[in-house]
Amino acid sequence: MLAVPERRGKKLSALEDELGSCRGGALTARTMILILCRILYHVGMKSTRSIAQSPSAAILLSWLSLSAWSLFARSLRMRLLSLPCSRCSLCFRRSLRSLFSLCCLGYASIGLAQPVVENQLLTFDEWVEELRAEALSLGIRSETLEALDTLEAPLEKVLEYDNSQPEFVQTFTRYLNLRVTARQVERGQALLDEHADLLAGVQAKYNVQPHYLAAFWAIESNFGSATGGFSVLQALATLAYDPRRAQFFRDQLITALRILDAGHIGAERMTGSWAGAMGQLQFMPSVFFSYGVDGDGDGRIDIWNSLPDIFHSAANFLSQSGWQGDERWGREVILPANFDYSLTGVSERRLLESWRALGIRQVSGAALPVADMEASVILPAGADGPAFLAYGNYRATLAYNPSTFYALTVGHLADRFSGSGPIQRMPINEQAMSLADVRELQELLNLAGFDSGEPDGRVGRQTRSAIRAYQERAQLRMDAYASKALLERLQAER
Ligand SMILES: [Ca+2]
Repeated sequence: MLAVPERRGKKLSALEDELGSCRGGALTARTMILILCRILYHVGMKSTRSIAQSPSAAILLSWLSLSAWSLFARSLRMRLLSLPCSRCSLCFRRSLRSLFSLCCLGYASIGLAQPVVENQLLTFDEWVEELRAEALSLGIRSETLEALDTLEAPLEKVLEYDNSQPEFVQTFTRYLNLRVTARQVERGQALLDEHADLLAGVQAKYNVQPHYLAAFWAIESNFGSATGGFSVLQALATLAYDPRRAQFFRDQLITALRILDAGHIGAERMTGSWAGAMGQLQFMPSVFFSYGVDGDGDGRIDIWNSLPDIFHSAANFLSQSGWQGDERWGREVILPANFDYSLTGVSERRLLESWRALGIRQVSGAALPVADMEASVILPAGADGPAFLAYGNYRATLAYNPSTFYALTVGHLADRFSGSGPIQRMPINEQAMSLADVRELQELLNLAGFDSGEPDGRVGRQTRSAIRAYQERAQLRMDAYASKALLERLQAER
């Protein structure tokens, strides 16, 4: 064992005494500061990775960031939180070291900030080269990255789609009528017959019923006939170069390159929507990567051309999203005259027995079935439109696409494939609200003291919540539905 020189030992002992007198009980605060430093360090590293223009710059900036944050964290941990006092010389040195650390931190921050400005000035070609460097550093082969050579300037058409806002808010009637037609039902039934063996095998493996898989297939790509004609790489590169949601689409683009690198599809056949949703299932690359399945066993996952791969992948996604193969999605119901409409919406879940006790019946007039299932009451067109009880499979559908209209339409189309009739209580004349109408509704709600947020013409959660609060005060049915009638009422009250 090495002997500690006495002089040093004394000094250490003196230091400990001094520290002991200064530190106080700052353990909790110290821990919080350390956690904060760790978060800031990771943010710094992430920024560095995304903005570095070359591997060497990335290494340099990463090192600078790491050093600065480490020094800062250490200084705070060891010195700054030891409360300064007037009687020890150590505090002065502590302050100096902390100041030095903060200077390093500021320097690193300047270093990090500079490339962000430069990144915005990168030409598209320079940006592609920087992307190629990142992809290479992530282990994607250079041969695969030759696909980037075909990228052209950002596609105007993609940006137009991304910027376009419909003039009118979609109504449930229009949404449904565009997707559920007699011809579509007939075609789906024929395809269910044609692929019965394949679908039965998929059902046996994933416990998802064939008529639901056919409904997803119909609505996503019209049974594979409308997959979008865009190059996925070109569409994603356009959206990743655009600064608004650059990181999300950049991540998707890198994942698309990984899919190419794994040999699942060739770049020229990797087609999809303007937003990069791919193949007959319209999977984003990240969804493909997590849920895609090689159903025909040829070693590749091909959701563009292989029906086994398509059905296995869709069923795998649904199964992992909580799909129950022995349950339906939900059903159309009749609400009692005295129904409390504040109970509607997907967040209100109750057992079937509870809804039955409140007087809800099947649309045929029959009592609700007895089953140990939770359900929500969904009103896609307000209190004057149809009402549905939606079960767990409806919620699994929302994982595929978080839209009420989408999930109801998938469920209804599946019912139609199985021989059920149309929705009984569609609104007779559902009037579409224009974006200007919704904006005015939001402004009037705000003026009346119901916070619907910044008027933006979109009926989101906050707007629905404001509508419901207004309806409660006005003793109206609390369906939270943005209707023309409600707008007219608010206009009259002004
Ligand atoms: Ca395959």
